[in-house]
Amino acid sequence: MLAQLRDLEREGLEAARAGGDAGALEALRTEYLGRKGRLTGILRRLGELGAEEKPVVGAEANRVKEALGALLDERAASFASAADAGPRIDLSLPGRRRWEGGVHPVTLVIDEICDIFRDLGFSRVAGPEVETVEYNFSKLNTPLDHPAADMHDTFYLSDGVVLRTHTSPVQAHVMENHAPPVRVVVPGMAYRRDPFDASHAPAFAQVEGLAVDEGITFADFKATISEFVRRFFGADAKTRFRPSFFPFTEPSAEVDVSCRICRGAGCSACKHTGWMEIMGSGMVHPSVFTNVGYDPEKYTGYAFGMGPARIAMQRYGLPDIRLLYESDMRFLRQFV
Ligand code: 2NM
Repeated sequence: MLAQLRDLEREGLEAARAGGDAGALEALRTEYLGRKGRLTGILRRLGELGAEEKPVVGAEANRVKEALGALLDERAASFASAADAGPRIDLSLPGRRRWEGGVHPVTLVIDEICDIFRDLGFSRVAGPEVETVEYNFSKLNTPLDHPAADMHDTFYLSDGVVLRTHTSPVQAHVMENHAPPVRVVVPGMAYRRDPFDASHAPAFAQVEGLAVDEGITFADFKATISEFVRRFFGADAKTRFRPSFFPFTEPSAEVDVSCRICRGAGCSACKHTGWMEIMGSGMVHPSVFTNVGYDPEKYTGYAFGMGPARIAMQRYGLPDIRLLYESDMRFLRQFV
């Protein structure tokens, strides 16, 4: 009987190792260890043995039962965990990568502008978006009865407190806190009560600039801006200065660049003028210097302001400024 048990063990272990799936292993368990199985068949004949043999064969039967049961358990568990792993993975397929985000086209333009002015000696500074009427208008030589200060055009938060309508109040703070020479560019958001349409937004980015020192002239301004235009738009880009008006500059000028699309020949993008407006500018008004504590007899300077969203529209050929505000990933992921 001991020999029978060992044959049963050898055959059982072999069959369990070969068992190809969970069903086959369960069938083997029934065949070998079940109530009517082969091991039970052998143990039924235990009564035929003498008192000395019986415990030896009984112990051997238990050992075989445990060894075979353990192997069947282990093999069945390995099939179960393979089934839990779900569908087979095709390792030859390319991965499906999630878009990790990019830099917004307006931010790209802002950074490029500030990098060019950094190379020309300007520092990049920022300031608060909530301002007092004094810094947003009064110090900048803009009387409160000027249309720009009207409730109609400005977001008033409370009496005397506004969302800044331009970043210029930052320049006023810079001048109050630093003696000349001053050269800064100021990127940031500004707010005006404009209807949201294809060319206006109530919240918009600006980059303004300011240079103040002894002896700065309009010629310095023209040279600096012409160099900026060549670096930003390309060596063949021409710059034009047109007379304009702002309360905080005198004289004031609008800056145009030769149309990047038609190279000045005239097209629908430049309304057949050959030129695209890129900024407002001028020589800082002496009253502004007095208001921030600079001596207007000693110092002169120029200032300018541009809209990076409008410049992004020109650069990327966008028909509607609202594309820059909608966070539509189909649009944004073209820039990265
Ligand atoms: C513009 C146009 C013209 C400007 C003036 C000043 C300051 F603070 F110096 F007076 N900052 N920015 C300025 C001048 C801004 O934006 C269209």
